Amino acid sequence: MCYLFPRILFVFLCLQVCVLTNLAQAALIYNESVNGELSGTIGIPTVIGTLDLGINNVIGSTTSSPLDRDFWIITIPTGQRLSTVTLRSYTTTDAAGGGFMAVYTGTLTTIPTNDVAGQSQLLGGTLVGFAAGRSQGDNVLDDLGLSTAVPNAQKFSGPLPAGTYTFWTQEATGNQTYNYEFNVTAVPEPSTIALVGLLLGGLFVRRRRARVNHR
Ligand SMILES: [Ca+2]
Ligand SMILES: [Ca+2]
Repeated sequence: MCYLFPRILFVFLCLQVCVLTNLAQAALIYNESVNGELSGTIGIPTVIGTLDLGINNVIGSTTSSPLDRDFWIITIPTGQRLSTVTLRSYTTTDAAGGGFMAVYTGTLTTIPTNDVAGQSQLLGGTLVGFAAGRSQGDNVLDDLGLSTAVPNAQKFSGPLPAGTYTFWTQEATGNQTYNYEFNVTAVPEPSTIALVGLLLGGLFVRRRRARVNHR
């Protein structure tokens, strides 16, 4: 009987790994070259919709002349969260820096002015593509939340919870191309955490009993 418990635990953990592996393969992609130009109007962002569990790519480009900003709305469903936003690929013609990226909720009808009131309408914003931690291959969600470029934004840390968010990117003095990977993960169920805890606790008790009985 005491050998049965570790086997049940092993099978359970294998099933969890299988589920997570399958989820990681899910993908939703919005590519401007395939799906059309993302909206350049802050009041009418392109609605990409509800993201899949796993990696979701948004691929596009902006120009400073003529001015092309990109705005898009994504939804993270209940029970899931936006864990990371990785800048998978990036190019810019701006030798001095990178593009601007911001996230906000609700509706903005005009570009916020760069003052306290304007900045506070954003959850966060940052410059990407040229500094450590927010360049090609890096997660930029933490930088968005810390608001290094938008000090008076609302700020956040860690994953963004379920909800609807608008993203805004532009390059003020050049042209940029980008591929953002939005990684959506399931929020661990309390019941799952409790079950793993119970299994591990049971395993520990049984091992102790087995040791005592063998003395
Ligand atoms: Ca564009
Ligand atoms: Ca980062």
